[in-house]
Amino acid sequence: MKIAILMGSTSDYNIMQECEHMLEEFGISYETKVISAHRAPDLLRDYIKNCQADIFIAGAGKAAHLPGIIAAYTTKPVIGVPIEGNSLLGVDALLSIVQMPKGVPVATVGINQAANAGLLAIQILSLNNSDLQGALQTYKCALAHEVATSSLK
Ligand code: RP5
Repeated sequence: MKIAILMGSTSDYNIMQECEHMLEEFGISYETKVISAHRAPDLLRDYIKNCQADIFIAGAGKAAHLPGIIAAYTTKPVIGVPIEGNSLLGVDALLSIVQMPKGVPVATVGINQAANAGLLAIQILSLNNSDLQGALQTYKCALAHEVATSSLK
């Protein structure tokens, strides 16, 4: 299992499954867990300490401390996904995740951009994997082709 996907609540899964889909497209193994940093902090610490994944991807909304707490417990890369909530449109989560203090980075993607979190993780893994580099090139070519062939009609 290469990637650990975590989220603060089952209510985040609608967005975070886009990350799963991206990893599946590239054949990357992952496991998905719902562990709230606020509601189950001891469980979260134990999971992080025992997790064999190379990269953590964490999605959370509101006062979104999950990615930052993961980054506090691990030296592995952590990618954060701010999830849009009801009241502040995800800006609360975005600022909570992106404004980490010096020494404890979280690579933060845009609000609800869980697919990009998956893609960034794949790009990190590709540094030591030429097959993945080729698959990413193909993906980029498909994006360019889509733009080139699109029209408003
Ligand atoms: C956060 O609070 C979760 O990541 C979720 O986005 C938000 C609301 O959680 P629920 O009240 O829906 O469980 O910790």
